[in-house]
Amino acid sequence: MEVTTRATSRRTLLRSAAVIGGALATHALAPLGRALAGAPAILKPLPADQFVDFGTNAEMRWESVDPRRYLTPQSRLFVRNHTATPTIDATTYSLALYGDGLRHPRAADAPLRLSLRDLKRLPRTTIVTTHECTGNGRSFFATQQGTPASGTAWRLGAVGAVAWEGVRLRDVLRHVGLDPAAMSVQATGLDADYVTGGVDYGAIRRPFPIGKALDDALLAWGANGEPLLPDHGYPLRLVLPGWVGVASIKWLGSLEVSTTELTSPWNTKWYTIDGVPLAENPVRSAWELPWGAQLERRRRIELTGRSWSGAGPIERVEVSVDGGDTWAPARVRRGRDRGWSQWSWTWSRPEAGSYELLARATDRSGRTQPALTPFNPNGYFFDAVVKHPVTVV
Ligand SMILES: Nc1nc2c(c(=O)[nH]1)N[C@H]1C(S)=C(S)[C@@H](COP(=O)(O)O)O[C@H]1N2
Ligand SMILES: [Mo]
Repeated sequence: MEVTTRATSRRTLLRSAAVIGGALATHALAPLGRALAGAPAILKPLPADQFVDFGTNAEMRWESVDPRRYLTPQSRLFVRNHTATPTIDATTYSLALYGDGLRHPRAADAPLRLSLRDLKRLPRTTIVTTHECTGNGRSFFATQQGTPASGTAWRLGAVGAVAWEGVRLRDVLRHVGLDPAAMSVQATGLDADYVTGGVDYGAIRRPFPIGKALDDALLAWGANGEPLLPDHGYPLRLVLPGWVGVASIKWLGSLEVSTTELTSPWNTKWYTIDGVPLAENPVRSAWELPWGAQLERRRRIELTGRSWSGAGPIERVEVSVDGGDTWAPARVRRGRDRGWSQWSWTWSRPEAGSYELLARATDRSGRTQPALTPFNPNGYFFDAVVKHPVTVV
């Protein structure tokens, strides 16, 4: 309770300082349909040939992915908003740091503040990650396994590969000074409180262990050589490479560093399976094809796709067109840093007819995509081999 109240007043303060006349600008820029329906949750355009628009969320269409391009442009990247994209003024923005895990402990209402300028004076890093929502693939719990799960009905487009530019969290924590007993870090966003089922859960926030903070966590202000788009966290977001998307808090308002274990509904109520907070993403694969694609019958059909894993590089990808009775190796091109791997496969002399294309990846740690994903009510971590329908005509 206390935390929520404090968080709210802190955020209200910040908002009056940093959030500019977003509503007006938003209405002027948004497509007419969405503007009429009220202020849009997502500010960037969502062309129907590139996105499936779920309102506060939007999924990338795999058939719109350019096979020659490794990174996902921000304009094409999926969006997952619990509420709506806020408009934040980078010139008055600052990141608040507090908690008893700092060498000089700070209270939430008297935090240390670092401006973007302060952060940009520290060593800069760029890291490519596969950025993905925990619920990616959720719709297949219903359509492929007959057990619908609640939540956005993503196919496989809640994912992208992004080169994030920023400063390592460990360098920031070293800079401000860390208590050796620090154990847990909680990141909180500056977007509106999340209200669902009549309950206000407060600001969107999620804790993570100090080990991840000191390993590869990044505070990012750039993506693919450009400033973050508002929808993707401008002016600053957290990136936890390889971890569930929800851990990468956008519009980062504060970091609490604690010597005790922190929790939030986002790691106790949601984004858990059997009570265990989800961390590293599983292995998944997608074809760069429309759902139900019509392929022209030829001697050789060149097909492409991508596979990825939270654990890092993909070791191999196998393909089946006979329901998994026989598998053939795809040609895999190794990914960058922690990013996905592109692959291609030549389909020789297919007969006309209906098929399901299967792609199954294995990562460096030996994890392979199963035929079935055990059901969980919120539909997280669907990593089973997806049966992609196509017709050869
Ligand atoms: N502040 C804030 N951070 C957030 C969210 C949010 O709604 N608010 N959504 C999370 C979830 S569930 C995902 S999958 C990713 C999505 O990031 P993107 O919209 O930039 O693709 O952001 C995460 N960080
Ligand atoms: Mo997510």
